Amino acid sequence: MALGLYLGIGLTWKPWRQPYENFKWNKETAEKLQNDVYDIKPTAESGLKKFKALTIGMYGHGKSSLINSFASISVGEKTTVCNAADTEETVTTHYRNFVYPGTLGQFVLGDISGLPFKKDIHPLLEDMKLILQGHIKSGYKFNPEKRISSEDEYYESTPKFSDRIHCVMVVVDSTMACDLHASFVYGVKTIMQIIHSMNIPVIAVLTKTDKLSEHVKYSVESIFRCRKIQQAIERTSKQLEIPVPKIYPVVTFEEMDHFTWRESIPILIVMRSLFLMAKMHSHNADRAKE
Ligand SMILES: Nc1nc2c(ncn2[C@@H]2O[C@H](COP(=O)(O)OP(=O)(O)O)[C@@H](O)[C@H]2O)c(=O)[nH]1
Ligand SMILES: [Mg+2]
Repeated sequence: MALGLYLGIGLTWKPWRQPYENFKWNKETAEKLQNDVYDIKPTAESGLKKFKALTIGMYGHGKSSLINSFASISVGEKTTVCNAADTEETVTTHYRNFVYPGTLGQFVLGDISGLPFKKDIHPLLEDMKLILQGHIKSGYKFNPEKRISSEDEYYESTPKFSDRIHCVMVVVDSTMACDLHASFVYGVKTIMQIIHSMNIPVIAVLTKTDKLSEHVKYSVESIFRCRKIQQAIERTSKQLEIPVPKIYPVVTFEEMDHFTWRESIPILIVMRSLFLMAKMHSHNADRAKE
């Protein structure tokens, strides 16, 4: 074992984040979090059967891996609902919804894959606004040159509240967090203006923290004590203007053969926060006016 790892160099004495009071990294916590997540159901007032979350982020930052990790938690073993590591060249930008089998049937996750943040994304931003409003159906392929037309088979002219997005998750590769691509920062900030105007809650998730920190690679329990991760969160917060407590570090299950309660804790913390916010948003949203 490397000396730095053995001596705990780069770790804070006390965790810099306490997900909740008296948080302990044990099986009971994982079970409690899991039960909490399963119990988050739409309220009767919202009229919803399922919450819809949207994942946004640059190619390769771990969106598909995170969606797969949620699905794995839902079925209790490692599974795949969308392919991770598609190559950038072969991927067209498209929007897809994933409905989970297993215990998390009340959640739908939307993924916009291949979003070319490096290029001019203005026409895409207009389409993204329509996704947030529920005007675009799953399976739509973006045309970078022009917006969707109301004649398109993937256009929903009269979206219901259940078609809309109830919460958004911005996915950022933690190893890139200190120097995010300028057009990605610009794109996210522009999308966030739309998201804020619609009052949709947003969180950010930092993936690949095992690549950023050898402590986390060795044991995921170091995640809330690692200074590098704390710094990556602070940098992301500054650049994307998302508050620090709304940025969550994880290691997705993508590169693991299997996962246990230990590895599932950070993912469950994300799910709990995201879905609770979706519940509050859908309960309070003015469905008649919007
Ligand atoms: N080490 C590590 N690799 C990851 C993690 N999350 C994703 N990856 C890898 O990063 C690559 C891109 O992930 P993907 O989910 O396809 O990104 P997307 O393009 O945003 O959907 C894949 O090779 C994944 O296996 C993580 O938490 N740790
Ligand atoms: Mg993907």
